[in-house]
Amino acid sequence: MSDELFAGLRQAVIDGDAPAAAALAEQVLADGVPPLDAIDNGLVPGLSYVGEQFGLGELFLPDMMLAARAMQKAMAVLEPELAAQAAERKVVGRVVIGTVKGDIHEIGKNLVGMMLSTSGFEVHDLGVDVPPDRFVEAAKEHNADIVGVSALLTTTMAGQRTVVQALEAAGLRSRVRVIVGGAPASQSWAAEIGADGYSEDAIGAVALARKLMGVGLVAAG
Ligand code: B1M
Repeated sequence: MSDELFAGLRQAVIDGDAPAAAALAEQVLADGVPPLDAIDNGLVPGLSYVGEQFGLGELFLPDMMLAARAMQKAMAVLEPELAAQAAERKVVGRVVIGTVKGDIHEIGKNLVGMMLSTSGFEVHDLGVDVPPDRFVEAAKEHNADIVGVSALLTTTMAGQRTVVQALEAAGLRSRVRVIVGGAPASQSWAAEIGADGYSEDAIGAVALARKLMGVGLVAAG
């Protein structure tokens, strides 16, 4: 049953069919399927396929925009259920997160923020196209333990280094950890720019953030 739902979600994203994606997400909740499974096995594979086809010149920018919109509509349905799981956890750390300046990709960053929040972090999401100074201000304002910086483009990933440098210049680096992620980032990139860690996905970002806070893994169930 879940497999059919996942296939339907994948196809709805590929077709850029937001109403179908939202309706299937409702079905996910009604059937008691874990929202994260639907995201990982249905929505993300659909968007990855569209991205691949865009890269090959088989699909175009409007297709990618429609696919992203369909994914976001479905995520909006699933998000309250994910958030509800967070409600009773005590705060393990404060995170400021955003996508670097010049970059408007937000779906992965939103997922990371949502998962951190579900796992007991207080998350302050600055959105997309965030200048380095804004990360610094927000880190001060919220007394952040961790600043998370997302970048999806090879042309914007240098912005992650700029954020590390801006935190250094503001004298915050000794008490604020920096984690980076997004398709062009890697462990070696994180080391090169002086970040404290890299994760390739949202689950890994939670494990990394917990490790940096000196707490263990979330117990199953
Ligand atoms: Co864009 N785009 N896009 N795009 N887009 C990519 C990234 C691309 C790989 C597509 C391709 O060519 N195959 C390509 C980048 C190529 C490159 O630089 N090497 C690309 C391009 C070229 C562009 C434009 C330049 C296209 C144009 O205008 N000609 C343009 C740039 C706009 C800009 O930012 N200035 C553009 C625009 C767009 C849309 C607006 C249409 C849309 C974004 C809509 C939105 O976010 N609201 C879009 C989309 C949807 C994509 C693809 C298809 C999907 C991205 C996505 O949301 N994935 C993408 C192709 C692809 O990735 N396969 C592509 C799903 C999401 C769950 O995964 O974002 O990887 P992801 O996040 C993961 C991990 O990376 C990680 O965890 C997340 C969850 O598992 N992660 C972190 C992410 N951030 C993290 C932070 C962390 C830790 C982990 O710690 C802080």
